[in-house]
Amino acid sequence: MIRFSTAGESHGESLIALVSGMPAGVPVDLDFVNRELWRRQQGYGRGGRMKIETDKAHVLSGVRHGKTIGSPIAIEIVNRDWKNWEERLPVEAGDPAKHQAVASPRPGHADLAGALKYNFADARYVLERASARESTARVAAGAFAKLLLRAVGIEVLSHVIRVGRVELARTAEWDEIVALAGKDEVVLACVDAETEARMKEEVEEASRTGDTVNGVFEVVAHHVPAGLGTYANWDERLDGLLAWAVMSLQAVKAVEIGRGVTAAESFGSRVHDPIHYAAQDEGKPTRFTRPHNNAGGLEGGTSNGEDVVVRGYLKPISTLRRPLESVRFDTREPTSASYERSDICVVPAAGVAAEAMVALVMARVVAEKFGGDSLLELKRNFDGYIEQIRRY
Ligand code: EPS
Repeated sequence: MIRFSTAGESHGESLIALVSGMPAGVPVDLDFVNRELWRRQQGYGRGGRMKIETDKAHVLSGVRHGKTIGSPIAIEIVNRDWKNWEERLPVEAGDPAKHQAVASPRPGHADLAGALKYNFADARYVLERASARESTARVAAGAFAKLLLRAVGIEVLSHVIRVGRVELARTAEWDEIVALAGKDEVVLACVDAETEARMKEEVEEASRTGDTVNGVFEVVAHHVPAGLGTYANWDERLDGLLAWAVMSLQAVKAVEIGRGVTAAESFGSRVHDPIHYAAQDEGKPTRFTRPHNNAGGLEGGTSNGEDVVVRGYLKPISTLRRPLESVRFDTREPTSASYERSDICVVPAAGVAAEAMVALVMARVVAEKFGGDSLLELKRNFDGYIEQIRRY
């Protein structure tokens, strides 16, 4: 089973991603992996840290001569900011006087919950791990999942459908999302230029008033065959696995499969996707077609052959330049919440991190269904299944 974990503090020496269970023989394109990391760093409203870092994947194991070898893949992303923190966050005891405490918990962050849980005198160690900096390692791991999915024709990309009060008023076409991902400049990753310009004004207003703003990203997994995930066991429903993965990302407070939110406000006759049968083969694995995809490609926790669509709703970044009320950790005296360098808007970046999480879940269920210690074996099983459902 494909599993991954990450390690590393935001201002430590490096971030680490460990991916195990990948079949052998998957071609590894490090330029692709590094472009995924570059994409995560982009977006109008990103903070000063993004001017320091140029995230690059340094593969330490599991890949030889340009292909995976079936062994655990260890990836290191060096934090260039570490040189500014070596004395403040040493591994050894160091000089406690140089410890940079987070004097008061910031509402919205894990600061207070983490300090209470781990019995920390302040929230520095909480911030270091709870920071969205950790999602850098997830993107590196997700890039490897995308390389496996690429071998079976599945692609995962995202775009932004809301920033603050400004929402994309239409469905995006897959080709528009592909074109967006190929751009060498990312503003707010919206497929509609006029909407993106209004989204940018939302970010500018937040910046002017010392506030923050976020919104909603939409991740689309394209060319997913029917039959991934299952309704048979609660913990194998693909909608649940995807919701868990995306919800686990920093700042995500709600996840939606397809049009889940508006479906809850609508009558069934307006929601469910009618089933038709194409007169002739349209190049998809089956000739079953749907006039729309409100289900987001999942019915009963099982992929139905339509694009899998997952949306993540991001709370505004918690660190505010007009800080909210808090109390000092040391004296409990009322004070303003601490300020740490941060972003104003991160919706495009969070979308890229969510692509990685969706890709890691999809790679896991693909590997579970088609097995295979090698890509050759997995592809043989996958092709056999596609032929089976084509003949269905
Ligand atoms: C981020 C890195 C962090 C923050 C931000 C996003 O770097 P630094 O703390 O050194 O500025 O800029 O993360 C947060 C503020 C947070 O609390 O999540 C990144 O790499 O995405």
